[in-house]
Amino acid sequence: MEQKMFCFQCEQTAGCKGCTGNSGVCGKQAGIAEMQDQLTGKLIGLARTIDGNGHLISHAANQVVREGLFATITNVNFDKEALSALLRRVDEVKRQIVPLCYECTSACGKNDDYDMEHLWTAGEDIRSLKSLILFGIRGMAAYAYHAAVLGYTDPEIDHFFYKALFAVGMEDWGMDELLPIVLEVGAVNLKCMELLDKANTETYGNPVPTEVSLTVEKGPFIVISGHDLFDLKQLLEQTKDKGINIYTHGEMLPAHGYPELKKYPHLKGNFGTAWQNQQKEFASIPAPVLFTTNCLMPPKTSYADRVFTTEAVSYPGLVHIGPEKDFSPVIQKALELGGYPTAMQFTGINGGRTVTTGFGRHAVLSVADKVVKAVKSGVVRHFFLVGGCDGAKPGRSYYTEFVKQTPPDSIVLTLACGKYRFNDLDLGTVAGLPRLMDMGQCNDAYSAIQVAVALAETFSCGVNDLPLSMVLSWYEQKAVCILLTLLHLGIQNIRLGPTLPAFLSPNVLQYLAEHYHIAPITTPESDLEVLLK
Ligand code: SF4
Ligand code: SF3
Repeated sequence: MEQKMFCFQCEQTAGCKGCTGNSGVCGKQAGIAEMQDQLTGKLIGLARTIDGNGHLISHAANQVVREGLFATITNVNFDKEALSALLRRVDEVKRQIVPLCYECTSACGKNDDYDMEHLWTAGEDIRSLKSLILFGIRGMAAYAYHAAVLGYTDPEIDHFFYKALFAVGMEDWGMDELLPIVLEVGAVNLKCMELLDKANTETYGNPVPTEVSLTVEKGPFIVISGHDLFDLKQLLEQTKDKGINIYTHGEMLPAHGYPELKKYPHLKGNFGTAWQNQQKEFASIPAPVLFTTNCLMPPKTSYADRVFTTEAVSYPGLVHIGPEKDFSPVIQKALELGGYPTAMQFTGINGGRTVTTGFGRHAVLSVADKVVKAVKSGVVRHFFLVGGCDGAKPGRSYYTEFVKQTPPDSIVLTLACGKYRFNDLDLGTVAGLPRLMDMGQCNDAYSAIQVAVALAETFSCGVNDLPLSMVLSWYEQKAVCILLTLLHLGIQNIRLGPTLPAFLSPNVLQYLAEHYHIAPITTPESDLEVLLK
């Protein structure tokens, strides 16, 4: 196939190598891929302009960097107009910093935009390291964006975006210069997830364990998808006393655990499973769907008039709710469609009628004594963190099987949308604790890290010495920054699937295997046998 685009940033990339034709597997057209490359190249140009001079960084620059990186994450922005607006905004910010550059007749090239072609055609190890940096900061930018929406920012995090972008544009940097920055992405992302955790918990309270119904009650309703809790809060306020129920979808499920969100009686339950099932699940629902972040799939015509976007998400032809957050068009659509005439009982993929969420770090650590006693007495033998993204590959049934086969004296912690593979299973309890605990969204990996660190302190050992195994699934770039955070913390023996990223070159992979013993998943049986040893 003629190469019209190049993108290999997500797990479903064509042939596990790269999307190169007229459009990617995700539905991103070559023209959009090109605009996203231009946008990244311009952000690198902006980082070159700033060149480590912190005093040149403005609020507007930070905003456009966060938004520009976020917009290039898989399944976020498919819209030419929205991307053009971002391209113009980067130019405006740059022009404010170096107005003379735009009039210069003997250009030195120092502040030039970067041609992403150089990255895609670089030697495989350099391309691999730069991809880890770039894809990692794309994921991190989404987290920084959500925190900023709630008024939480950190100059150290914002400044690092420029450093990382600058590194991607450095043509003569090798392994020695790039590898430390790869690990620094992990370190800064830990701070970023901490900031978002602080933003979410200080604004909406500490999550509490909550059972969530999968039944959709009769009458008008709205489904809200994505990670942005602020959007959910605005929607709950605007639908108060209107006879409209709200159902979470995908990564919005953990919202049910937050006291300041669960207090709304019309936040009724959760609809559907993970993102890759949306074209089937949305086809016939008599209700609108609002996407606040990834993962948006190209909507089928059968339901496109019922899909709305906001924030960084955009798709041509869909109504986009702007920053003033007036959700009237969504509310109007819900009233028009009217919902189901009688309650509809839906189930998870294993037939369960409810799921539970809200086991954030406060909830888990509040029973730390119980957990420690159960481990010391041998009642609980092992912890598994089975988390990450979901996706369409059949190999992902591994995660369902893995969880089903975990021994009854083990506890499974989970997070992100990969949990839909098993979160409706009834795993029962051990030592009075639920065997399956949903810690939240992908960014709540911060909670899992805090729990692991606290347990390690209690047992006076390192995190790697705990009876804890991490079995992760990845799809998009948020998983990349989380993985880098775990590596930065020195966590070993991670199992990763369903396939390894196409952007890991054999040498980079070998480095990760040697230093962190990271390995691909195999079968649930053999992985469990090895991990329980
Ligand atoms: Fe292909 Fe993934 Fe890139 Fe989409 S985001 S074009 S599926 S690699
Ligand atoms: Fe899922 Fe898209 Fe990654 Fe936040 S919603 S985890 S895939």
